[in-house]
Amino acid sequence: MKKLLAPLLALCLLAGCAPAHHPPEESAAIIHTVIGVSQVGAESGFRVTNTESIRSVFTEEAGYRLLFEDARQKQENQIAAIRKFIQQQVDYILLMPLCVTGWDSVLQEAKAAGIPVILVDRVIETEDDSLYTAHVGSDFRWEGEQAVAWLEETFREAPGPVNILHIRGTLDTSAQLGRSNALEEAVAQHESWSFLAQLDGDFTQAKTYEVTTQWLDNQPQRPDIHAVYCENDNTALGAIQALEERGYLCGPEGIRVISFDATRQGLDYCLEGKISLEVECDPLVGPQVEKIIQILERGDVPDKHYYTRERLFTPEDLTREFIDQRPY
Ligand code: GYE
Repeated sequence: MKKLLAPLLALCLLAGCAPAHHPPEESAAIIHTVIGVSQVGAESGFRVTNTESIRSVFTEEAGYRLLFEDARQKQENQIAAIRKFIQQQVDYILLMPLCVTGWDSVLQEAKAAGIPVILVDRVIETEDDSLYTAHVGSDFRWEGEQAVAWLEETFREAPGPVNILHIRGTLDTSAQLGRSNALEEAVAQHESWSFLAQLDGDFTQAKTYEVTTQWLDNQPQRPDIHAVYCENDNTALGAIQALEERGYLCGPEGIRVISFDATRQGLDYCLEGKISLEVECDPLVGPQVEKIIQILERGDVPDKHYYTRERLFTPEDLTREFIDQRPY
Protein backbone atom coordinates (compact mmCIF):
# COMPACT_ATOMS: atom_id res chain seq x y z
CA MET A 1 0.00 0.00 0.00
CA LYS A 2 2.77 2.39 0.87
CA LYS A 3 4.06 1.71 -2.61
CA LEU A 4 1.03 3.62 -3.89
CA LEU A 5 0.37 5.97 -1.06
CA ALA A 6 3.66 7.71 -0.35
CA PRO A 7 4.38 9.14 -3.85
CA LEU A 8 0.82 10.39 -4.19
CA LEU A 9 0.97 11.99 -0.81
CA ALA A 10 4.37 13.55 -1.47
CA LEU A 11 3.14 14.92 -4.81
CA CYS A 12 0.12 16.38 -3.14
CA LEU A 13 2.14 18.05 -0.40
CA LEU A 14 4.72 19.39 -2.92
CA ALA A 15 1.94 20.82 -5.08
CA GLY A 16 0.60 22.46 -1.93
CA CYS A 17 -2.73 20.78 -2.50
CA ALA A 18 -3.24 19.65 1.08
CA PRO A 19 -6.97 19.81 1.76
CA ALA A 20 -7.98 23.50 1.99
CA HIS A 21 -9.64 23.05 5.33
CA HIS A 22 -6.44 21.65 6.91
CA PRO A 23 -3.26 23.82 6.63
CA PRO A 24 -0.20 21.53 5.91
CA GLU A 25 0.95 21.56 9.54
CA GLU A 26 -2.36 20.00 10.57
CA SER A 27 -2.62 17.51 7.70
CA ALA A 28 -2.86 13.82 8.64
CA ALA A 29 0.35 12.05 9.66
CA ILE A 30 2.29 10.58 6.75
CA ILE A 31 1.42 6.88 6.57
CA HIS A 32 4.59 5.04 5.68
CA THR A 33 3.64 1.51 6.71
CA VAL A 34 0.38 -0.34 6.22
CA ILE A 35 -0.20 -3.40 8.39
CA GLY A 36 -2.87 -6.05 8.03
CA VAL A 37 -3.83 -7.70 11.33
CA SER A 38 -5.80 -10.96 11.51
CA GLN A 39 -6.84 -11.47 15.14
CA VAL A 40 -8.42 -14.70 16.50
CA GLY A 41 -11.37 -12.96 18.14
CA ALA A 42 -12.27 -11.52 21.56
CA GLU A 43 -12.82 -14.74 23.55
CA SER A 44 -10.83 -13.82 26.64
CA GLY A 45 -9.29 -11.08 28.73
CA PHE A 46 -5.92 -12.05 27.29
CA ARG A 47 -7.18 -11.61 23.72
CA VAL A 48 -8.73 -8.19 24.35
CA THR A 49 -5.50 -6.94 25.90
CA ASN A 50 -3.46 -8.48 23.07
CA THR A 51 -5.52 -6.48 20.56
CA GLU A 52 -5.18 -3.30 22.62
CA SER A 53 -1.41 -3.75 22.72
CA ILE A 54 -1.19 -3.93 18.92
CA ARG A 55 -3.58 -1.01 18.39
CA SER A 56 -1.73 1.18 20.93
CA VAL A 57 1.60 0.77 19.09
CA PHE A 58 0.57 0.91 15.45
CA THR A 59 -1.16 4.30 15.40
CA GLU A 60 -1.54 6.81 12.57
CA GLU A 61 0.41 9.32 14.64
CA ALA A 62 3.29 6.83 14.60
CA GLY A 63 3.00 6.56 10.80
CA TYR A 64 1.03 3.30 10.53
CA ARG A 65 -2.29 2.37 8.96
CA LEU A 66 -3.76 -0.69 10.68
CA LEU A 67 -6.22 -2.85 8.75
CA PHE A 68 -7.74 -4.96 11.53
CA GLU A 69 -9.84 -8.08 10.92
CA ASP A 70 -11.49 -10.06 13.78
CA ALA A 71 -11.84 -13.72 12.72
CA ARG A 72 -14.45 -14.59 15.38
CA GLN A 73 -12.67 -17.92 16.07
CA LYS A 74 -12.86 -19.14 12.45
CA GLN A 75 -9.73 -20.03 10.47
CA GLU A 76 -11.55 -19.46 7.18
CA ASN A 77 -12.08 -15.84 8.21
CA GLN A 78 -8.35 -15.48 8.85
CA ILE A 79 -7.48 -16.99 5.48
CA ALA A 80 -9.93 -14.61 3.76
CA ALA A 81 -8.45 -11.66 5.65
CA ILE A 82 -4.90 -12.56 4.59
CA ARG A 83 -6.01 -12.77 0.95
CA LYS A 84 -7.65 -9.34 1.31
CA PHE A 85 -4.44 -7.90 2.77
CA ILE A 86 -2.50 -9.30 -0.20
CA GLN A 87 -4.89 -7.63 -2.62
CA GLN A 88 -4.54 -4.39 -0.65
CA GLN A 89 -0.73 -4.71 -0.98
CA VAL A 90 -0.11 -4.17 2.73
CA ASP A 91 3.49 -3.93 3.87
CA TYR A 92 3.25 -6.49 6.67
CA ILE A 93 0.76 -9.05 7.94
CA LEU A 94 0.37 -9.80 11.66
CA LEU A 95 -1.31 -13.18 12.14
CA MET A 96 -2.56 -14.45 15.51
CA PRO A 97 -3.23 -17.97 14.18
CA LEU A 98 -6.31 -19.63 15.64
CA CYS A 99 -4.99 -23.18 15.16
CA VAL A 100 -1.72 -24.84 14.26
CA THR A 101 -2.43 -26.35 10.81
CA GLY A 102 -3.91 -25.29 7.45
CA TRP A 103 -1.78 -22.18 6.80
CA ASP A 104 0.77 -23.23 4.17
CA SER A 105 -1.27 -22.37 1.10
CA VAL A 106 -2.31 -18.83 2.09
CA LEU A 107 1.09 -18.03 3.60
CA GLN A 108 2.67 -19.18 0.32
CA GLU A 109 0.49 -16.56 -1.41
CA ALA A 110 1.70 -13.88 1.00
CA LYS A 111 5.30 -14.95 0.43
CA ALA A 112 4.82 -14.84 -3.35
CA ALA A 113 3.44 -11.30 -2.94
CA GLY A 114 6.59 -10.32 -1.00
CA ILE A 115 4.65 -9.53 2.19
CA PRO A 116 6.39 -10.59 5.44
CA VAL A 117 4.11 -12.40 7.91
CA ILE A 118 4.76 -12.05 11.64
CA LEU A 119 3.06 -14.61 13.91
CA VAL A 120 1.77 -13.07 17.14
CA ASP A 121 0.83 -15.03 20.28
CA ARG A 122 0.31 -18.58 18.95
CA VAL A 123 2.45 -20.49 16.43
CA ILE A 124 1.67 -22.76 13.47
CA GLU A 125 2.94 -26.19 12.44
CA THR A 126 4.56 -26.11 8.99
CA GLU A 127 7.34 -27.91 7.14
CA ASP A 128 8.40 -24.60 5.65
CA ASP A 129 9.19 -21.99 8.30
CA SER A 130 10.15 -19.51 5.59
CA LEU A 131 6.38 -18.93 5.32
CA TYR A 132 6.63 -16.62 8.31
CA THR A 133 9.35 -14.10 9.07
CA ALA A 134 9.20 -14.07 12.87
CA HIS A 135 7.06 -15.04 15.88
CA VAL A 136 6.38 -13.13 19.12
CA GLY A 137 4.60 -14.99 21.90
CA SER A 138 4.73 -17.40 24.82
CA ASP A 139 6.35 -20.80 25.14
CA PHE A 140 3.17 -22.68 26.05
CA ARG A 141 4.96 -25.97 26.72
CA TRP A 142 7.16 -24.17 29.24
CA GLU A 143 4.05 -22.69 30.87
CA GLY A 144 2.51 -26.17 31.19
CA GLU A 145 5.73 -27.56 32.64
CA GLN A 146 5.75 -24.84 35.33
CA ALA A 147 2.20 -25.75 36.31
CA VAL A 148 3.06 -29.46 36.40
CA ALA A 149 6.12 -28.80 38.58
CA TRP A 150 3.91 -26.91 41.02
CA LEU A 151 1.40 -29.81 41.08
CA GLU A 152 4.23 -32.28 41.74
CA GLU A 153 5.48 -30.17 44.66
CA THR A 154 1.98 -29.61 46.04
CA PHE A 155 0.96 -33.29 45.91
CA ARG A 156 4.39 -34.78 46.64
CA GLU A 157 3.26 -35.97 50.09
CA ALA A 158 -0.31 -36.82 49.01
CA PRO A 159 -1.15 -40.18 50.66
CA GLY A 160 -3.55 -41.36 47.99
CA PRO A 161 -4.57 -40.74 44.39
CA VAL A 162 -4.47 -37.30 42.78
CA ASN A 163 -7.68 -36.87 40.81
CA ILE A 164 -7.42 -34.13 38.17
CA LEU A 165 -10.19 -32.45 36.22
CA HIS A 166 -8.59 -31.06 33.03
CA ILE A 167 -10.42 -28.29 31.19
CA ARG A 168 -8.71 -27.63 27.86
CA GLY A 169 -8.60 -24.46 25.81
CA THR A 170 -9.61 -24.26 22.14
CA LEU A 171 -8.45 -27.57 20.65
CA ASP A 172 -5.51 -27.69 18.22
CA THR A 173 -4.28 -24.25 19.17
CA SER A 174 -0.61 -24.08 20.13
CA ALA A 175 -1.61 -22.66 23.52
CA GLN A 176 -3.87 -25.62 24.29
CA LEU A 177 -1.42 -28.19 22.90
CA GLY A 178 1.53 -26.88 24.89
CA ARG A 179 -0.35 -26.64 28.17
CA SER A 180 -2.25 -29.93 27.69
CA ASN A 181 0.72 -32.01 26.55
CA ALA A 182 2.76 -31.08 29.63
CA LEU A 183 -0.06 -32.25 31.91
CA GLU A 184 -0.89 -35.39 29.93
CA GLU A 185 2.75 -36.52 30.00
CA ALA A 186 2.89 -35.90 33.76
CA VAL A 187 -0.29 -37.92 34.37
CA ALA A 188 1.22 -40.78 32.34
CA GLN A 189 4.40 -40.62 34.47
CA HIS A 190 2.75 -40.43 37.91
CA GLU A 191 1.03 -43.68 38.89
CA SER A 192 -1.11 -41.95 41.54
CA TRP A 193 -2.30 -39.19 39.17
CA SER A 194 -5.37 -39.67 36.97
CA PHE A 195 -7.83 -37.66 34.95
CA LEU A 196 -11.38 -37.62 36.27
CA ALA A 197 -12.23 -36.08 32.89
CA GLN A 198 -10.84 -33.89 30.11
CA LEU A 199 -13.44 -31.28 29.18
CA ASP A 200 -13.27 -28.62 26.45
CA GLY A 201 -13.92 -25.06 27.66
CA ASP A 202 -12.76 -23.24 24.49
CA PHE A 203 -10.95 -20.60 26.58
CA THR A 204 -14.30 -19.04 27.56
CA GLN A 205 -16.10 -18.76 30.90
CA ALA A 206 -19.54 -19.57 29.47
CA LYS A 207 -18.49 -22.75 27.66
CA THR A 208 -16.47 -23.93 30.67
CA TYR A 209 -19.38 -23.33 33.04
CA GLU A 210 -21.66 -25.28 30.68
CA VAL A 211 -19.42 -28.34 30.25
CA THR A 212 -18.36 -28.45 33.91
CA THR A 213 -21.95 -28.23 35.10
CA GLN A 214 -23.03 -30.98 32.70
CA TRP A 215 -20.13 -33.21 33.79
CA LEU A 216 -20.73 -32.71 37.52
CA ASP A 217 -24.46 -33.36 37.20
CA ASN A 218 -23.92 -36.53 35.14
CA GLN A 219 -21.64 -38.30 37.65
CA PRO A 220 -23.24 -41.32 39.41
CA GLN A 221 -21.33 -40.36 42.56
CA ARG A 222 -19.99 -36.99 43.74
CA PRO A 223 -16.51 -36.78 42.20
CA ASP A 224 -13.55 -36.52 44.60
CA ILE A 225 -11.65 -33.71 42.86
CA HIS A 226 -8.14 -32.76 44.05
CA ALA A 227 -7.08 -30.37 41.23
CA VAL A 228 -8.66 -28.55 38.30
CA TYR A 229 -6.22 -27.59 35.51
CA CYS A 230 -7.77 -24.65 33.63
CA GLU A 231 -5.98 -23.47 30.49
CA ASN A 232 -6.85 -19.78 30.96
CA ASP A 233 -8.50 -17.45 33.50
CA ASN A 234 -11.88 -17.35 31.77
CA THR A 235 -11.89 -21.16 32.04
CA ALA A 236 -10.99 -21.03 35.74
CA LEU A 237 -13.80 -18.58 36.52
CA GLY A 238 -16.36 -20.78 34.76
CA ALA A 239 -15.13 -23.93 36.51
CA ILE A 240 -15.05 -22.30 39.95
CA GLN A 241 -18.60 -20.99 39.50
CA ALA A 242 -19.88 -24.48 38.59
CA LEU A 243 -17.96 -26.14 41.44
CA GLU A 244 -19.01 -23.64 44.12
CA GLU A 245 -22.66 -23.91 43.04
CA ARG A 246 -22.38 -27.60 43.95
CA GLY A 247 -20.79 -27.00 47.28
CA TYR A 248 -17.15 -27.58 46.42
CA LEU A 249 -14.49 -25.47 48.14
CA CYS A 250 -11.74 -24.12 45.87
CA GLY A 251 -8.56 -23.23 47.72
CA PRO A 252 -5.75 -24.55 49.94
CA GLU A 253 -8.20 -26.60 52.04
CA GLY A 254 -10.13 -27.84 49.02
CA ILE A 255 -9.68 -28.13 45.26
CA ARG A 256 -6.39 -26.72 43.91
CA VAL A 257 -7.25 -24.70 40.81
CA ILE A 258 -4.45 -23.96 38.35
CA SER A 259 -4.91 -21.24 35.74
CA PHE A 260 -3.00 -19.47 32.96
CA ASP A 261 -2.86 -15.83 31.80
CA ALA A 262 -2.67 -14.02 35.19
CA THR A 263 -5.12 -11.32 34.19
CA ARG A 264 -6.21 -8.95 36.98
CA GLN A 265 -9.41 -10.97 37.35
CA GLY A 266 -7.46 -14.22 37.67
CA LEU A 267 -5.06 -12.63 40.15
CA ASP A 268 -8.02 -11.40 42.23
CA TYR A 269 -9.19 -15.02 42.53
CA CYS A 270 -5.63 -16.05 43.36
CA LEU A 271 -5.27 -13.39 46.07
CA GLU A 272 -8.56 -14.71 47.51
CA GLY A 273 -7.10 -18.25 47.42
CA LYS A 274 -9.68 -19.69 45.00
CA ILE A 275 -6.98 -20.08 42.34
CA SER A 276 -3.89 -21.73 43.83
CA LEU A 277 -1.48 -21.07 40.95
CA GLU A 278 -1.46 -18.50 38.16
CA VAL A 279 0.93 -18.96 35.21
CA GLU A 280 1.38 -15.61 33.52
CA CYS A 281 0.87 -15.33 29.74
CA ASP A 282 1.87 -11.88 28.51
CA PRO A 283 -0.41 -10.31 25.85
CA LEU A 284 1.51 -7.01 25.70
CA VAL A 285 3.58 -7.87 22.63
CA GLY A 286 2.89 -4.77 20.50
CA PRO A 287 6.25 -3.08 21.24
CA GLN A 288 8.22 -6.23 20.35
CA VAL A 289 6.28 -6.61 17.09
CA GLU A 290 7.14 -3.01 16.20
CA LYS A 291 10.83 -3.69 16.91
CA ILE A 292 10.72 -6.56 14.40
CA ILE A 293 9.11 -4.33 11.78
CA GLN A 294 11.78 -1.68 12.37
CA ILE A 295 14.48 -4.33 11.86
CA LEU A 296 12.84 -5.35 8.59
CA GLU A 297 12.42 -1.72 7.50
CA ARG A 298 16.19 -1.29 7.95
CA GLY A 299 16.74 -4.30 5.68
CA ASP A 300 18.07 -6.43 8.55
CA VAL A 301 17.00 -9.96 9.49
CA PRO A 302 15.10 -10.47 12.79
CA ASP A 303 15.32 -13.55 14.99
CA LYS A 304 12.74 -16.25 14.25
CA HIS A 305 11.24 -16.38 17.73
CA TYR A 306 10.84 -13.77 20.47
CA TYR A 307 9.47 -15.44 23.60
CA THR A 308 7.78 -13.41 26.30
CA ARG A 309 9.21 -13.70 29.84
CA GLU A 310 6.57 -14.93 32.27
CA ARG A 311 6.14 -15.51 35.99
CA LEU A 312 4.16 -17.70 38.38
CA PHE A 313 1.93 -16.36 41.14
CA THR A 314 0.49 -18.04 44.24
CA PRO A 315 -1.69 -16.26 46.82
CA GLU A 316 1.36 -15.63 48.99
CA ASP A 317 3.02 -13.69 46.16
CA LEU A 318 0.17 -11.23 45.72
CA THR A 319 -1.07 -7.99 47.30
CA ARG A 320 -3.99 -5.74 46.33
CA GLU A 321 -1.56 -2.99 45.41
CA PHE A 322 0.46 -5.28 43.13
CA ILE A 323 -2.65 -6.43 41.27
CA ASP A 324 -4.06 -2.89 40.94
CA GLN A 325 -0.87 -1.63 39.24
CA ARG A 326 -0.91 -4.45 36.66
CA PRO A 327 -1.62 -3.14 33.13
CA TYR A 328 -4.19 -5.88 32.41
O1 GYE B 1 -4.21 -18.13 27.17
C1 GYE B 1 -6.29 -17.38 26.23
C2 GYE B 1 -6.65 -16.93 24.83
O2 GYE B 1 -3.37 -17.88 22.74
C3 GYE B 1 -2.14 -17.60 24.80
O3 GYE B 1 -5.77 -17.70 24.00
C4 GYE B 1 -3.43 -17.36 24.05
C5 GYE B 1 -4.58 -17.98 24.76
C6 GYE B 1 -4.81 -17.40 26.15
O4 GYE B 1 -7.98 -17.10 24.57
O5 GYE B 1 -6.82 -16.53 27.21
